[in-house]
Amino acid sequence: MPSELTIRIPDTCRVPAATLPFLHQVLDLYAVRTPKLRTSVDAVLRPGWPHAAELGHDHFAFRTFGVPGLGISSLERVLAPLGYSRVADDPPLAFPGKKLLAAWFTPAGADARVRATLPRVFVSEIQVEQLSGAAQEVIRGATAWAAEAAPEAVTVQVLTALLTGALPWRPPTLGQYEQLLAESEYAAWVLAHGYNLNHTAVALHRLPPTGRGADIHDFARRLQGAGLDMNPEGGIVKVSPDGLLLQCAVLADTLPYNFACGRSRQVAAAYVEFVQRLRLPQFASLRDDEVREEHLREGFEVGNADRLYASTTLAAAH
Ligand code: OOG
Ligand code: NI
Repeated sequence: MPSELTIRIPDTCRVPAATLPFLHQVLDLYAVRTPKLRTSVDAVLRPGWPHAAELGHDHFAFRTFGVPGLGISSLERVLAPLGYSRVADDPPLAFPGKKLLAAWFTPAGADARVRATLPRVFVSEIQVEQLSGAAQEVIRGATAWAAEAAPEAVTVQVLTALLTGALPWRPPTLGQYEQLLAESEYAAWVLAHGYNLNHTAVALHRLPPTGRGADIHDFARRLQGAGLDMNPEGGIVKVSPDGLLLQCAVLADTLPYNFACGRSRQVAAAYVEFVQRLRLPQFASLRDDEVREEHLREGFEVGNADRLYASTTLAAAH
């Protein structure tokens, strides 16, 4: 559903001129290749609620290879001129079992109303040097150009990949994809999909009722009722230890993929997530109509994220 999910900022707010066109282009490419976006949005909309176009995006998520020139820093170089800065989580988000590191970005300098409208950007990277020699060889074959190119040239390639959906490396063979899949579904996903959006997360706290948002358990029931397979890891709704960040996701679409060797097979593609951020205890006394996004639980949670990664792993195993 290209352009149907629109990100709009208040008229009086300023962001760099390229920020909204960039976010829309990424979202449009994702919508075209994620049939479950339409199915899930249709499953949760109710009469009297905002049109699909007004659903808010809590965050966009990307996956990368942690190799010189690429990785989280490659998104950082694209996002900085768009007004996004990296948030220093202490400790940094790490997933040793999956050999992943993650970071997130927010339009930090912008008006609070802009931050309450634009998606955060969550980016992870796989620590390639911890994979087997055979997996590293496949990944180095795809990414060695980036280690040798000037940083500006790499940024152009990454930006082009983000804006077109093309891979910034030669399309993989089925053998290369399966080699990575056997060891890390995440690595296989990145090889096949590059800088395509991994998921958007619909912000339930930006929906009515004001100050509370839509209930994630109700959403999860509706999604299941519509026949969508949900990520079951650690429970359908993943809850942070403070109880204030609730997330659930439908399993990724599986789509036919044409490999460079001429063969084709179904692979896990993108997924859709739903997030509800609850009010921080220090703002408990605010009236519901006074509650803004800045009064809600911020950031991400390593335990929730660890389980959300399975939204492609379980789809790949289907
Ligand atoms: C990211 C999983 C983590 C979150 O919101 O914590 C995540 C991924 O699947 O690439 O989306
Ligand atoms: Ni997410």
